[in-house]
Amino acid sequence: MTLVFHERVGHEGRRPSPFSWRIRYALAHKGLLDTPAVEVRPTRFADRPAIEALSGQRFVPVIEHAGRVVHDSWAIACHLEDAFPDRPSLFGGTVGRGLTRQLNLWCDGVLMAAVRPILVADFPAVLEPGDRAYYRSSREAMFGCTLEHYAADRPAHLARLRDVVAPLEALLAEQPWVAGAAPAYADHVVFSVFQYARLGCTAELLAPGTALAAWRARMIALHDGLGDRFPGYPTP
Ligand SMILES: N[C@@H](CCC(=O)N[C@@H](CS)C(=O)NCC(=O)O)C(=O)O
Repeated sequence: MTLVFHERVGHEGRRPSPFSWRIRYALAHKGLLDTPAVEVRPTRFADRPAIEALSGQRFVPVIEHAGRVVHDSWAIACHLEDAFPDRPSLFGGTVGRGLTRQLNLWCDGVLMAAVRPILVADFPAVLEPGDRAYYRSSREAMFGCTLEHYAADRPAHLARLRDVVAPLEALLAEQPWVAGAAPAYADHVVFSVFQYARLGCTAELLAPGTALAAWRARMIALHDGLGDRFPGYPTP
């Protein structure tokens, strides 16, 4: 039974969505990505009516599997864990699932809020030209100012990010993966936010020599270099 994965696509095949990246890694972790079991359907912001008709809401990722349509990356990860219990676990049990949920909420609230102002003014360049006006107007309505105003003072945002990620830096100085001895969904979620910035702006978030930079390189290399499979930030 094919699993259909609807994910955001950007300019010239770029994959700009952090929420889709974490599901791509989860599918790879389960050994499903690049198999006939999964069909990937790239989706533009302009495809919103089709996503709404399918799932009753406008956000991707969305999956169709086993007669169900599941949206929200956390719900999708839980579906994958429950639907493929014999494949490598994303959470490592119920305690791991609970702790990963907490980390997921922290990433989407605190980490994302620290990263977003660093990348948001650069970000339209990774989207399909026809999606850029929607992205700008919807985000400017959300922020109550222009993207450029929101993103002003990048050095201050980078300094704040260093404080926010200090516990992750300490963790990864002690153990190789966020989840411990081996990567799991906790790593996929954290990585997805750094990948969003890595592919979505000109700034380098992580200083060379840090434990986080070394971990991010290990994450990129997983699954035959999955993190480098799609084009990076467009060079002028
Ligand atoms: N809580 C959702 C968030 C997904 C999300 O924010 N997706 C964005 C970025 S790709 C989106 O589809 N936005 C549609 C829009 O802004 O119209 C998840 O974890 O999947």
